[in-house]
This record gives sequence, structure tokens and C-alpha cells, in this order.
Amino acid sequence: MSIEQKRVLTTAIPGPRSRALHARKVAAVSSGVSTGLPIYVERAGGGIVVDVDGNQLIDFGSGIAVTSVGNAAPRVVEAVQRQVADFTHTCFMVTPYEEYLAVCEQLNALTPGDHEKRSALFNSGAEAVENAIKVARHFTGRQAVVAFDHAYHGRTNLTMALTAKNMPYKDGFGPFAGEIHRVPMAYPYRWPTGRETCADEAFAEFVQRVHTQVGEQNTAAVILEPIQGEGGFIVPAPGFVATVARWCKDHGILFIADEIQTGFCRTGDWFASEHEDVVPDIVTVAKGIAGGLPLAGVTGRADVMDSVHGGGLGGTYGGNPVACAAALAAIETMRTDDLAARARAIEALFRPRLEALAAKYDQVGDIRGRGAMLAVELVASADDKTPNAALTSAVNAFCHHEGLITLTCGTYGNVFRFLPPLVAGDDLLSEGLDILEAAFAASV
Ligand code: PLZ
Repeated sequence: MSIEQKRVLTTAIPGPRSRALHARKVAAVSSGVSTGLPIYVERAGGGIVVDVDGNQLIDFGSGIAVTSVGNAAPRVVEAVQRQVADFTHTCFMVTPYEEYLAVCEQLNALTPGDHEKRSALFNSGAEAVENAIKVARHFTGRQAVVAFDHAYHGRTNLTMALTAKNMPYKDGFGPFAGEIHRVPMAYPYRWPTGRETCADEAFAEFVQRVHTQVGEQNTAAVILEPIQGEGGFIVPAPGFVATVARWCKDHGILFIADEIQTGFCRTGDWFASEHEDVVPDIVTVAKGIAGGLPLAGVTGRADVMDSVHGGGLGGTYGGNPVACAAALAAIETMRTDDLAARARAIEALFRPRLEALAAKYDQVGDIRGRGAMLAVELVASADDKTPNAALTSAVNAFCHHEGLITLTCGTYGNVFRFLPPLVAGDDLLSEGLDILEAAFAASV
């Protein structure tokens, strides 16, 4: 790894070069596209991002759960360089190539369940979700789709409708796609009657809503993130996901697991569904699959995926050969370096530190997540669970100024989340956690 795995601050964050670039950003880029931490990046690798002022920041975000194998990961770089020199594009729908097949074979083998599967490749997570819904509607001949409170599935028109949160994702962007129905999520920390009753009551409510407001016979699919991402790293109450999946099966409804953020070793397994022994009918993937190159996939039961007429699925760039080569190298890296185990080790490193924070600060209401997808939810106090978005922003700003790239999330903007590259070393991660502690000390 050519970048020294060390935090270095040479200027204030952001430094003068980043500030100058940011002035150009304001003049050239739509204000609709915002930046969380406007340091402009020159290089990145392992757990470090180097900016144009020579600052080296610790990365707790992985570009939103993408660079699990690290930035510019050696095997990925080598595979991309080889592929880009061979050919960059033909369009798989025109003249196909082996790399696309190899990625689909990997997806069919790695996603949960040993049944016969088929896959199709796309460019972004949202596009994968769109296509999963297309396939589910086509296969079932039904139109309704059920999504959950706090869900995030993308920013295109159909996926905006599936996404729960208005601001910033939906506000003023309607009308939204029809036949999307929302049901409560089994959110243990905020379930009115408490954690113990959460799974059963949320399931009863789910069944009641779908039955009375939608009709099982009209429902093509239920789509769910096995751990909700943008909505607040909400781990559904144990048993909830499996019960919903089983109920779907009983009613001929397809169960779609959106593993775009949770997939590819992030939560300590290849896929988060495995933790609950859930075998989805369809899985959507993106983000971590290709080490930072844009690639997404839909993998599902062969009978479901093969129900679509020839030419019904596709797109100019879907399964681009360079992105496929990157994915094969990233998957190979995850397998040989056992990055699922590394995600579990990262959880073992983070948990006690987060628990110490919770013991010290009344405002840390909940610690949750799995593997290297962890978060703390910040509230007014232990007794008053009013979301504390102000403290969340203050902690975030402190971390940024100290050279730690952090992300927030949550329906109420009060969740502080951790998504480090799985290849970041313990020393670097511990230093990041030291900064987090200092941020709490300075901000509470
Ligand atoms: N499904 C579960 O997490 C993307 C969004 C960042 P795309 N999450 C990061 C932002 O603010 O735009 C995501 C996800 C889940 C779908 C998506 C959409 O994936 O590749 O961003 O389209």
C-alpha cells in the first residue's frame, strides 16, 4: 500500500487548495449536489484519504459503504488496468463478454440459498432496485409493492417512491410512482411497547396493513433492507425479517432483500440476510461489489428472473467490462483476505468503545449495527428519546476538523454511523475512535 496509513493534518480542514476548488464547485456544479466534507481528494488507499493540501484523513465512510476492499485496492487496480487496455465497452446486449458472466456466476453462488439463480447487471443501486421491481411485477402479474418506514432505495422516480424520507430525497420532486405502500419497521429502540414486543407487534401490523389496505393478491413484492442504511442503521427486531419473508412465500409475494449497503462482507457475512437465515427471492447489490467502480446487480430465483421476455431488461452500460473486472478482483480479495471475518473483528474493536461512550454520555441512546456497519443514535437524554440532530452535527463537524471522515444518517438526522474500509488497520481505527471520544467531550 503506497499511502502511509497515518493521519496527517498540514492545514486547517478544509485547506486553501480545497477551498479554492470549492469556489469552483459552487460556480460550476448544481447546488442540488452537496458535499458533506469539502476536502478535495487527490489519492486514497487502505483507511486513508489524501486531499489536495496534503492532509491525510482517516476514513470512517468508505464513500458510503463502497470501498470495503480499500480505495485503489491493488487487485482491483491491476484488473481494471488490464481490462481497460483490452476493451472498454461493447454493450453486453450487442456483443457479450465473459467478465459479465463471471460476475453473474459469483452472484448466483454467493447470495443466500443454494437454489438455481440468474442475475442481471446494472450501473447503480437505484437501477438495480428498479429492475428488481420490474421483474417482480412481471413474474407475479401483480402491481403493488410494500416498503417500510425509514427505507432507502434510491433517488430515481420509482425508488424515490420506495424511499421513506422526504427531505432531502423527495421534497418537491413528485408526483411519485404509484402502487407503493408503506408499513412500519420493527425498530426496537423506538417501538412504543419496547424491544421485547417489537418483532411480533410489527409483524402483526404489517400483515394487517397489507391485508386491509393492499390485498395479498395484488402484492407483487415486499422490499426490505436487512439492516436499514440511510434511514438510521436500524437492525430489525430479531425474527422480524424471517417472519415477513415466510409470510410472503405463503402468499405468492416475492421477498426482495435490498443488500446494496449491507452486502459483500460489510456486516460480517457475505450478505446480511444470512444472519437471519433468510433466503430472499430476489437480492439487489451494488456499492461494495466492485471496489468503487459503478456496478449493480439483481440476483433471483431462476424461474422469476427467466420469466422476463428477451430484451425486457438491459441498458447501454449495465455490466460494463471494466466494472466487471473490478468486481471479480474485489470479490477475490474479499474471499482470500476473509473480509467478512475482518468486519466482525472491526465490530469487536468498535463495540466496547461505543459502549464506553454510552456509559459516559446520557445522549447516546442506542448502539446498533453489525460487523463494520455500526451506529449510535443520539437523543436528548436516556429518558427523553427526542432525536438530537444538533449534537449529531456538532460531533460530525468536530471529527471533520480533526481529519476523520464521518457520516450521519437517520430519518431524524440523529444517527452517527461508522462504515470504515474493511482493510483499515486497528491502529488507524482506534485513532479514529479517540477522535470520536474527543468530539463527544467537546460537543456534549
Ligand atoms: N438501496 C439500501 O443504501 C444508496 C445513498 C447516498 P445508488 N445509499 C447511499 C445518497 O444520498 O444518494 C442505496 C442504499 C440502498 C439503494 C441505494 C441506491 O444506490 O447506487 O446510490 O443508486
